[in-house]
Amino acid sequence: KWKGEGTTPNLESIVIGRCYEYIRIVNPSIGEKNCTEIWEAFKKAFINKDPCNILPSDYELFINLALHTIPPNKSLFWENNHLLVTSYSDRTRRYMPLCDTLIGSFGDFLNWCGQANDTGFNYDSCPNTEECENNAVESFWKIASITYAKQSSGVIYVMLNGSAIGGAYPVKGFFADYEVPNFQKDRISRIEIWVMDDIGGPDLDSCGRGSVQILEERLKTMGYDITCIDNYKSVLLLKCLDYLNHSDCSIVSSAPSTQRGLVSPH
Ligand code: ENP
Repeated sequence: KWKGEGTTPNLESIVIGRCYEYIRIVNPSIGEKNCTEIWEAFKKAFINKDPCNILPSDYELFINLALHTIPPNKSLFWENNHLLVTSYSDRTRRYMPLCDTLIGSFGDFLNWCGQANDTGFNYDSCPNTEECENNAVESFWKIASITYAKQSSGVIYVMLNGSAIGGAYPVKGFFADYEVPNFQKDRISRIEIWVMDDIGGPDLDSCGRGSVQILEERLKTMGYDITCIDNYKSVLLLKCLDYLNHSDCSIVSSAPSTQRGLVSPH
């Protein structure tokens, strides 16, 4: 019936498993949480309801139960870099993007919706954003983004994609609409933007240019101290793992290799 993908099979097992893994292994410092209770609150937001009439506020109880602090200097915001952010953050070890918080782990890579007058999930299809903005997934990420931005402090990092067709900084998107407006100015020391181009991809946007310039100006007007770095080396090294000999990766291939057996001794 709907154009979007249906609920991810085994959603309950995945999410409750992720929750216990998060509190026991990934980030035990957040203390004791009741994962079954959090799951029930998550479900209550959208089960037995019109799937096009789910509001961010429907997740309030879930958010309150799953909330934990974000350490200063660990927040990582992004657009168009989902898999790169997932690898780079290293499940909170390096950074703590929203998908590496307990709240985010309830939604990352998953899909879900219910239906009116039915206490189950719809595994066949779910409304996408074009069909209705007030769908279960969109409203979840809205309140999750708002909560995450409000809690972020210290140095704020932002990873953008300089090869993205719609611009590195989409002027309509979660970052622009729900995160930037909810930053707590007095708790933020500065904002550092990284504009990463795809290896071998076009350099469409960069610091001081195009949509990145729009973001820099917006943040400056708001009174923030901004640093912008094109192809930040640490992230570039990670991107270059799969492109060792590409000219965009001379950063890694210029170092003399000590690998043996590749060059014939004759
Ligand atoms: P996309 O369109 O590149 O990637 C969407 C994918 O990332 C989906 O698989 C989604 O999970 C997952 N995801 C992880 N965190 C978020 C998220 N936080 N979010 C929406 N999807 C998320 O990403 P977007 O839509 O541009 O969102 C990027 C935003 O995430 C940025 O504002 C960044 O700062 C923020 P699912 O459940 O849809 O399968 C907020 C919105 O953290």
